[in-house]
Amino acid sequence: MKNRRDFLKNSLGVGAGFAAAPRLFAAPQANAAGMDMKHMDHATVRSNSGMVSVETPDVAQLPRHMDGSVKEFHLIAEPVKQEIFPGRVVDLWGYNGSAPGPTIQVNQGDRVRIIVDNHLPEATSMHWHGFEVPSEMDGAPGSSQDPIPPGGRFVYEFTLHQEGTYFYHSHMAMQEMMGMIGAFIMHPKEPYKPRADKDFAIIMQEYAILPNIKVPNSMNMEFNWLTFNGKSGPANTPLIVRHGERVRIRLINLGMDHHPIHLHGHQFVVTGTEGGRQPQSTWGPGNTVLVGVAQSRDVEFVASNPGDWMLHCHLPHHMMNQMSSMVGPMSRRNGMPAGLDMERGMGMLRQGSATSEENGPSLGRGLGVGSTAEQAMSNSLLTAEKPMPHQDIPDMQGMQMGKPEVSKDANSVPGFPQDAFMEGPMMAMDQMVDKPENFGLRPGWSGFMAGMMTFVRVLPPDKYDQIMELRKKQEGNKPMKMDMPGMEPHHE
Ligand SMILES: [Cu+2]
Repeated sequence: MKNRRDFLKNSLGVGAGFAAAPRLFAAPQANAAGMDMKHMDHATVRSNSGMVSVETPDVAQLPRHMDGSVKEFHLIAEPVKQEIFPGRVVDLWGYNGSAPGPTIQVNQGDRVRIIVDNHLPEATSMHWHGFEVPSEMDGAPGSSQDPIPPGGRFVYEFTLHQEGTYFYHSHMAMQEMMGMIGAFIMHPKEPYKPRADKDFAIIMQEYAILPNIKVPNSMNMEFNWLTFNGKSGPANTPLIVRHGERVRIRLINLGMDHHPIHLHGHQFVVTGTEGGRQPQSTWGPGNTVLVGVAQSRDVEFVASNPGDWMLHCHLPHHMMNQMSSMVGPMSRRNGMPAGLDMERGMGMLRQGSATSEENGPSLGRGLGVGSTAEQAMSNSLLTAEKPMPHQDIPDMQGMQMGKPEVSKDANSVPGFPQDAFMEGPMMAMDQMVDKPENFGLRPGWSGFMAGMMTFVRVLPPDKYDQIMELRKKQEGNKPMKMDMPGMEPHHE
């Protein structure tokens, strides 16, 4: 790490502020074998056919092993500990050490074998979503096979004649809500036209996790942690593209909510769905695509507008982190009734407004204890008496506080605070999420990124090269770097 800091300072003239804070955020991206594959970036690998490998920022690629002409993969269903946000480590269920699980990339026409081991404490099943494979390979528990018992294994094998953005997931409904999904990309035999220079995949997931709790409430109907590839903003790794490149982003959704995904600064066209490539005659311009549950959508655009552009779900509650504790008077009081009876817990108001003192942020959210017990509790470090976090609060180290920008009479304005919950404007944590892909972002940027939100950074060549150089340097500092055969596609 020291080397990297020195590199940053020496080669780029970066002030100490950039690298001085402790690096508290480390993405747990090791696979089952303990290999760090976070930065396996194959976007620069271009084959003769002109296709590029799909990058899944913050999620590893699943290596393959050739058994004759069969591509063999190994997935392990297991509990994982995942840092979805700096300091917020939660207990999820996923595959090979992460949720979502690692990305599988194959070519149309491939024969594949996937060994699925179940290291969960209960039975599971693996469904290949949208795959046209023999019924006994479908992974439907009960109807096409027995569920895989704890400690058990099932070997799937099939030939893939499709192309497009697919995914694999547990077909046990509650396990899905614990994180059990991964991307499964089938590259076409004939390259798509026009060709894309960059190809990304993002999986959307949501969790209901109360403050001080580590296990998602999978029965919940409302969610307070929203993730792209297992990270909530600003912890996501931005999508880095060079000015002028054609970009494809594959969006995958498997949760309780539909997500309208919006891109700033560009119009895009929807070129594919969970059924594969769509005919060009269907491509109309837009900048928001609704990705429904169990769907995927591919969007493409030419990155013609330089800048750091937000890519995010546009549902307001999906642009927040741990929102149950942030909005409303709870962030400024010692405590309040955290939940009332069921009618009010369901959001059926009898008096006051949703953020009024009689009600409170748990209203309508049903987040476990908050909706079932009447008790005074504050889940914020802030109170009206002590609104600004102190440096001696360990959780707050590494945070940069914005200047207070609230009016003198703010407390008397009904509804206050909403976005000014920290008296802020916002708490930034640029240094806690420091990584090459964030280099050069406007100082304080991280205070305004939350939930399902990341950047598409459209960079002029020199800035682009700088970040690639930083990335390479960081990979060089990794303790272990393995050549993983089978990162698709090679299309040699
Ligand atoms: Cu959403």
